[in-house]
Amino acid sequence: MGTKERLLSLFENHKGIFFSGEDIAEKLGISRTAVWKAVKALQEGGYQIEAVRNKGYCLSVETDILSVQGIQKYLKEVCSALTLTVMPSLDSTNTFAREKAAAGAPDGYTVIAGSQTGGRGRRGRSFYSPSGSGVYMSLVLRPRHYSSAQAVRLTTMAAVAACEAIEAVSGKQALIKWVNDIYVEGRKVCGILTEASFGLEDGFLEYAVLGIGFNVTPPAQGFPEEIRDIAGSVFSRKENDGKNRLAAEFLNHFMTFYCTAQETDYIENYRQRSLVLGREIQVLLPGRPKKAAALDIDNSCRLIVKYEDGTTDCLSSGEISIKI
Ligand code: BT5
Repeated sequence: MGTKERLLSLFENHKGIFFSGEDIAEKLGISRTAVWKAVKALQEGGYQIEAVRNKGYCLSVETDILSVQGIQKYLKEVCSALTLTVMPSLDSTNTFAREKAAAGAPDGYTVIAGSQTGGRGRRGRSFYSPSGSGVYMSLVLRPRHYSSAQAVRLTTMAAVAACEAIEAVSGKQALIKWVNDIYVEGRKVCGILTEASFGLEDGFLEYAVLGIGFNVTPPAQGFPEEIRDIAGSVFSRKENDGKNRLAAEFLNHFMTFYCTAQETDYIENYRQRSLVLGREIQVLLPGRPKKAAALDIDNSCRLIVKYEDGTTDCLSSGEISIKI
């Protein structure tokens, strides 16, 4: 870690507390001039650092810039195997992580961006990822001996972990629209995109890239017209440390499931958070939506539906629509 990163770590762990230049110099084993230079570099990076004569330097509690140091302070032991990279902006964290995975990035390699210029949803759709108001993250996962059916579990775990993280930081109830959208107060605040690569010979998962995007606060310019009626954010206004905390809480909850949970632990949780169970939905079959009742979600996370003609179906992907 360089001087700037070590100073950021000190500040992030003691937000709102003043340290004299001398104190910092001693703690980091550097000169006063080096302290001053590192403070300046952080300020240039957008950090609000107050400098007060006779008191020293202090990182404002209002600063909420995504950083490894800002996230790490909230991470639990279960995340110790993660390697975190934080970038101000990327085309798509999933594309970036897939390239890393193909080049051999290990299980737990995680990339987080403050914005995306080409954020992706499923089936070629886009995910609006402006700067300053969201968290866009992808994890490379290499669980052993996962079949394609089992790979769905990763999305399920992530959906439950996202809800738990949102509730932990905001106190608001978060619900899941099968299979991968998270809603708060009737609006989509988070989407998940899992992409996987399977071995040709054994059919087992080689790696998965789990991508998740959160709208943490309302975007500065508002949401674009086409999603204004469906998109929302976890917090209704700027929240101290909201982005770093939410990113860390998601990782804490997800890694707890990934490392330790039995299937039943999160599938039941997933069912209880379902926005669709017991409701009338439209199954969007190619070219012809079909009315159905959503009956259940099975242990493989398939949606069991009953059509108006009395026949039932077991949907493992596909699309549904529901009035929320
Ligand atoms: C998703 O797809 O919702 C999955 C989104 C995954 C985004 C993450 S961010 C990190 C990683 N890197 C990536 O490039 N992607 C992943 P889907 O269920 O297909 O929903 C897409 C639809 O959601 C769009 O067609 C819009 O209607 C709507 N939408 C787009 N941006 C949104 C936003 N910011 N908030 C809420 N809804 C949005």
